[in-house]
Amino acid sequence: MEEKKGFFRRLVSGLTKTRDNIVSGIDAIFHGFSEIDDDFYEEIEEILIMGDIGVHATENILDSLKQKVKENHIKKPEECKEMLIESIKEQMQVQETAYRFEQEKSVVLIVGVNGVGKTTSVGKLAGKLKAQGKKVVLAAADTFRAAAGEQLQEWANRAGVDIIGGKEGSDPASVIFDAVSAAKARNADVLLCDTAGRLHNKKNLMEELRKINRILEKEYPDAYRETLVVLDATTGQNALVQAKQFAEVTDLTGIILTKMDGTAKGGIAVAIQSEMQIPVKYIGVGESIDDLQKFDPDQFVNALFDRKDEEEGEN
Ligand SMILES: Nc1nc2c(ncn2[C@@H]2O[C@H](COP(=O)(O)OP(=O)(O)OP(=O)(O)O)[C@@H](O)[C@H]2O)c(=O)[nH]1
Ligand SMILES: [Mg+2]
Repeated sequence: MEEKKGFFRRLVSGLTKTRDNIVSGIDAIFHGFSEIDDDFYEEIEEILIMGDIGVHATENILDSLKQKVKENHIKKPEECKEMLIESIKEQMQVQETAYRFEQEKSVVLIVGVNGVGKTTSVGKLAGKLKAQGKKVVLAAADTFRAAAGEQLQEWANRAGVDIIGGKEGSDPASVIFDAVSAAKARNADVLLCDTAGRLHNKKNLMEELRKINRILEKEYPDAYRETLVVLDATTGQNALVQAKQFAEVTDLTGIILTKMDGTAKGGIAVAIQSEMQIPVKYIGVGESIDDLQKFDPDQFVNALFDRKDEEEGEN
């Protein structure tokens, strides 16, 4: 009987293309250079930027690396690989409080442009919370796209949780209103709200989010608020642009980075946190219900460099 691959192994295999994109180049530099000089640093810089790690994070990583090399009196390029790995990890620290919403009565708003994986992530998150024994209610506030409600209904069935929806074309804010009433009446632990990725235009989309936020503030003031923007890792630097646009209309508290499986642009996980100062809280590595996990920077970098993770357990 074949045992299901652990999440770490799936992450390692999912990051194959990103690894080919970043790590093989870095290894070549470590072996190709005989001393640590400006050319050596420039080559590393180029690889990190080409690997979607972003200018901001790359600068920080190089500064930190140079300092470590100096402090430790390192002379040989191959000796500073561990230091580079450490410097990358430093860019992505998730605070202890990142998952407070799981412990409190909370409302989680999921936002993002169309097709990034919002509905799928709501479904997967519902499954995880339900497995922890939480009472979960879903709000199907994407009333714009035909069949969006049915898609979320399927996830609700899969996860075994309640769902509140509205008719196609109905007001998303009124679905949120109804869902809040249901969450209160049913004493839900977590209300998870799926939203539309596309309305008639971007202005409408942002206006709708403001309206939803007003309803939540007014009707559910005692619930702990979490707003997660879903970003598709395969879009690389574009994901960063999207995050910035959503940050203008709503207080983002975290990022869900999807489609990390099979993309060469996984380095974006580092870029986004460094640039936005918003933590990646979950990553998606596939389409099934257990393919969403909490983001662990150490685990991520270990998987990227294909090193053994200290704790290969699920998280
Ligand atoms: N490979 C892979 N596919 C994913 C992942 N997350 C979501 N998808 C797929 O991406 C596609 C779009 O996902 P949805 O959840 O419908 O995206 P959405 O953001 O809700 O889209 P709209 O409702 O149209 O705005 C689906 O085919 C999902 O199965 C992931 O982590 N990995
Ligand atoms: Mg959707």
